[in-house]
Amino acid sequence: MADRICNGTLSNKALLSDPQLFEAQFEELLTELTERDLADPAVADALGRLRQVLEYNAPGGKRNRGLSVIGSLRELLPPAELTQDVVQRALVIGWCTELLQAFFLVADDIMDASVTRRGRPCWYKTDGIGLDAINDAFLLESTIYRLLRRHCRDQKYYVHLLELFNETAYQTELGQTLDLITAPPGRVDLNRFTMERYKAIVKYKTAFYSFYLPVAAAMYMAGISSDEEHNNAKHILLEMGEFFQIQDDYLDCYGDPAVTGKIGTDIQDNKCSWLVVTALEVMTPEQRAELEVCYGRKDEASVGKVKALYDALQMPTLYQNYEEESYRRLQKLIAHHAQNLPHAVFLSFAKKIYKRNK
Ligand code: GPP
Ligand code: MG
Ligand code: MG
Ligand code: MG
Repeated sequence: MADRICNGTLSNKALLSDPQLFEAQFEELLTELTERDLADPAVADALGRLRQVLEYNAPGGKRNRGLSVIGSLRELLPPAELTQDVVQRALVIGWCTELLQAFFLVADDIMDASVTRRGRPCWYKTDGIGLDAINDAFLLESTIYRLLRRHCRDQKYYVHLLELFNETAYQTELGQTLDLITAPPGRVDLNRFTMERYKAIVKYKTAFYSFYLPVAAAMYMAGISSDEEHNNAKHILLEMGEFFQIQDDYLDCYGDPAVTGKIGTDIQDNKCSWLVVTALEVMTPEQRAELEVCYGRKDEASVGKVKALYDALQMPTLYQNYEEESYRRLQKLIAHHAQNLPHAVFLSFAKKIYKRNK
C-alpha cells in the first residue's frame, strides 16, 4: 500500500495493475467530489453525507463494468496512445459506470424490499437512513455528470458520453418500469410471465447499462462513433447482458447469499424471473395451479413450495444446459458481428461472467 498512494496522489503508477489503479482512483474521486468541488461552507454537511453515501455504495462490487472501460480501451488503442492522461480518464469514466450502478442499486433495493447487498444491509436498511436513501440515489446520479464535466469536458467525445449516460439511464428506467408493472404486489397472474416480456425487461433493465455502456464509452474514447460499429457491438453485448440477468435470476433462488452478498426476493416480489418463465414452459396444469397459489407471497411456507416446484422441474439442470447453449451462441455472434472490433473486448467480458456464482 505504501508505494501506492503518496499524499493523495499516485506514485509508481506504471507498476500497478488496472484493478489497483481503479481502486486508487476512487480515493481521488472521493476527495474531488466532497472537498474540492463545491467550496460553499453552507453545504459542507451535505457533502459529508455524500461522502458516506459514496463510501458505502460505490465500492464492494465485482467491478466488471468499471474495469471494462479501461480493459476495452487497451484493446482499442495502440499502447503509444494510452498515455497516463488517457488511462486516468478511462478510470474516471469506469467509476461513472459504477456510480450509475450504485444509483440504480440503492433505488432498486427499496423497490424490491431487499435486505442485503454486497454482504451488508442495503443502504436504506441502515440505521437512520430509510427512505432518505431516495435522495442519496439522486446524489449518486449527479456525481456522474460532475465527474464527466471535470475530466472530459475538453475531449471530442464529451457530448457522446453525455448522451450515452443519459440514454442508458432512460433505457434502464424503462426496463425497471417493465419489471415493476409485470410484478404488481399481491396480484399474481401467471399469464403475464411470457419469454417475450422477460426478454424486453432484461434487455432494458440490465443489458444496456451493464454491457453496452462501458464498451461504448471506450469506443467513443477511441474515436469510434459510427452507428454501424456501435450496432455491431450492441448486438453482442445485449446478448451477453440477457444471459447475465438470467444468471442473476438463477442465483436469486439457487445462489449462496454468503457468496452473492444478497438474499433473494424474486419469488416473494412476484417477479417475472427466468426461473418462473422457464418453469411455466415445462410444468403440468396441476403444477401451474399450485404455483398460482404460492407465487408472489411473503410467507416462508409459500416460498418453500415454489422452490420445491423448481427443484422437481430440475431447474438447475435446465439452467446449466441453457448456460452451455448461450455460451456457444455468443461465440458465434462474436465471430459474425465483431467485424473490425477486437474480439478480445467481448471475450474478456464473456470470460468474467460465464459460470459465475456471484
Ligand atoms: C437488476 O434487477 C436491475 C437493476 C438493478 C436496475 C435497476 C434500475 C433502476 C432504474 C432503479 P434485480 O432487481 O434483479 O437486481 P438485484 O438482484 O441485484 O437486486
Ligand atoms: Mg433487486
Ligand atoms: Mg429489481
Ligand atoms: Mg436479481
